[in-house]
Amino acid sequence: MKRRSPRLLALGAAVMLALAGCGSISEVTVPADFDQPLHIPPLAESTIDDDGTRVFDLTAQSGTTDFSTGASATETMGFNGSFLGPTLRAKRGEMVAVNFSNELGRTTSVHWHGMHLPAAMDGGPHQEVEPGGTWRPEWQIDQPGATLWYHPHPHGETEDQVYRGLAGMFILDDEDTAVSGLPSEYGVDDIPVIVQDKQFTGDGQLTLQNDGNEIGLLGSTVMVNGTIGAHHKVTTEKVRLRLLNGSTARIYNFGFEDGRPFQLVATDGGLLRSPLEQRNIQLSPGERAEIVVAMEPGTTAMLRSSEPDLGAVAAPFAFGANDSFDVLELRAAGELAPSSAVSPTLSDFGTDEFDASVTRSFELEGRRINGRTMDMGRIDETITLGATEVWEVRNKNLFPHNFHIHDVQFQILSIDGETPPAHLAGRKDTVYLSPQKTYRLIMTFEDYADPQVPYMFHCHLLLHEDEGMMGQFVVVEPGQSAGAIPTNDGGAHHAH
Ligand SMILES: [Cu+2]
Repeated sequence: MKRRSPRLLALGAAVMLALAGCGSISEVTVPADFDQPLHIPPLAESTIDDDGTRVFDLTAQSGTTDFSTGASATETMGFNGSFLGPTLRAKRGEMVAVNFSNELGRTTSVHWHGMHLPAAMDGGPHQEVEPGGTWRPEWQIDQPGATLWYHPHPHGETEDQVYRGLAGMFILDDEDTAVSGLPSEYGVDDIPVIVQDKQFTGDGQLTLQNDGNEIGLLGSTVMVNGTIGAHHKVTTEKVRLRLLNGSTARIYNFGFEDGRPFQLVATDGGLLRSPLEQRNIQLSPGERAEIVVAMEPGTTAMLRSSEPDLGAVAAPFAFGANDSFDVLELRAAGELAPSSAVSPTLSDFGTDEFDASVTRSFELEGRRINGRTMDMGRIDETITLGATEVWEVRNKNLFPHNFHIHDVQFQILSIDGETPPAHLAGRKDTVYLSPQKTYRLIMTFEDYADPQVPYMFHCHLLLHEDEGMMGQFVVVEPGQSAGAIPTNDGGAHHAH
């Protein structure tokens, strides 16, 4: 078991101050020149079954990767390769299936982060795949176009597997994305930007040694799609960046070095109602944003992460609040092909608070949610199919958490009683939780009742998640109650 002891469950300010004094937090260092071409994860090939199902093949495997650090080959993990995975892509309404094989030599799973789908297809800790095993989830894409992603979600081992490279994008298209006017040529003007921080040992291996940082590893090396010091050659007047924070703990505040504005067009669950002019967008682990940036011929623009606003944390520098560093350089060609204007109206959606029939409270503290740590055999919440609910989520600590809910996209009604800023008004499945603040989230559980198989809600700081900061909910038909989870299920991961 890689699971660490819940050593700081009752963390107080005194411990925080001791941590603040240790001075062992490393800063991010970047190359002098961003001379490495950005790696673009390939689009996953797929076949169409007789019944019209789009079928992908994914194999989780181990390997070595040359990150051009000058050190020896780095041991990594990836899907269909040694590091990260291909970009899956499907349209709303399509049936999809994934033939998944686990060649890792250790138990894993594949979770479709942000996807609305039956719990048995969700790829959480109840759908673990043993070494040498296979799994074939299938479901219908039934949600707006969006930038989703996939990654392992095995009980207590998610941080290590995602960190070593098991992550990829899953792009959904729909009618709105088709008429949005957004740049949409994958790898040319529509670019996946998977941002991760890593810590290398002297001999070039990845380490999760975090010097006791309460939130997990903050690495001194930042990579995009696995490329350190990356640039992308821009050949069009506008470029769309699909930003994904694929890190275990670091919170980024993305913007451009020259302060240029960009259009924020989508958050986790899909397009905003209309483009929003922004100069920065902050993403905690698991969150996504799509931005469109304009370039002039022959110029460069450096995507940076500047000091994130973490709220009233006890030790800002210890959690990366003082870190700023370059991430990805855009280099425009001398002549740029014209780009369409982005549509002033992108999407329409809304959930009315008057529709909500249930309010639930979730208090995050230490590694516990509502005083409990994850128990594979316990259903924490039972939700009636079709219900619109308000979840009040509070971070009771003086350090960062965030909150991710499987199956649904939510909207943020308020933060400490105030209307959320416009960049947080779209569809979300993961939200940063500032210390001591309460976030009221609204969502509807439209489909897929299953009293036996739970979905997860959890902190997406992966160390916290692995240390038990997670709970389970089932969606049931009206009048139904939660079924007992088969007892062998809860302990299955201990068997190997
Ligand atoms: Cu947390």
